[in-house]
Amino acid sequence: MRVIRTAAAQLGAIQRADSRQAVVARMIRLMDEAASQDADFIVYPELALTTFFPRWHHENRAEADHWFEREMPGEATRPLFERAKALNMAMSFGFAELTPEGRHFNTSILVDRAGAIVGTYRKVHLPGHVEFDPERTHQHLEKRYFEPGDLGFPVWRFLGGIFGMCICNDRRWPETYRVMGLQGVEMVVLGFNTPSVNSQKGEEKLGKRLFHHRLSVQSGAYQNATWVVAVAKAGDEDGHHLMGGTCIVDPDGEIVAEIEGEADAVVVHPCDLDATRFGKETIFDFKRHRRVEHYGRITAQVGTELPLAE
Ligand code: ING
Repeated sequence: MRVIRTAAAQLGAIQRADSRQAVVARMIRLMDEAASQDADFIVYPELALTTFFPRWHHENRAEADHWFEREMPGEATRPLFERAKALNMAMSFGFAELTPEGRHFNTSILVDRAGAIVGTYRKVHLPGHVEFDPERTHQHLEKRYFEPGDLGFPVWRFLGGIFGMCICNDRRWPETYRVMGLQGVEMVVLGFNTPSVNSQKGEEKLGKRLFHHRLSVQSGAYQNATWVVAVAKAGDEDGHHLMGGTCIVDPDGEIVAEIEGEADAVVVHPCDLDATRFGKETIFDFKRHRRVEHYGRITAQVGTELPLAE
């Protein structure tokens, strides 16, 4: 048994006017609650420090730079790192990263129990668009403000297991989990900020969005025999609603813990990393079963290539 008591720490809405300090105080309250349930590891959402700012269009992209972190930890986040270290708790959270070279990424980190950043991931699959789109009911300008991640899908030896990260839209792409699965990943942690309304398909209901979310994380977990921890930022941000759906999925693809509602909340589950062994050694023993000679299209092509017309 290699049990990691894992806390999924959902954040409710963060308004455009909310300070990082106020958000960090909320995150610390959730961390204290997780500690009261003996959590070893706490996972927070994507862009956990700010509102989901890619909904706002800035003609001059530099005007959005104030949403980004130039250092990590920085002044506003140091109290969170200090609290985690004092509680001997590892953590993961997402934020907008502005590098010294001036590059912009949607990033998440793994922080060990001593408060050291041991892993960094940069979101690969950026949804949305670059220019203001008047056809949409709301903007989703991740392609405007972020570069695609340049680190791939690494995994790290961490807390006695093998851990990986992805972010939000990444969870919809099977390649995300499989690249980590091929590195033996035992727990994938991800945050998400998912609008409740499809900006291009107004009639799509929230139930369908939650169905697609669960389908994505459950299949990723099952097909790679890994735990998946998916944590929402949820609620109404300046009139724009983000859905909930925070959940912990076991290596069999079953949701074993979830959070109802859209407020700040934490759920802790004892995740036994050894529960990944059966799947990895039988049905998803990649070495025994995969036939890579037939998979060439997956990396040779970007888009679809249709068969010749009849
Ligand atoms: N948000 C959404 C997500 O992938 C989205 C964007 C929603 C794309 C629904 C497709 C369908 O959950 C982020 N931040 O990626």
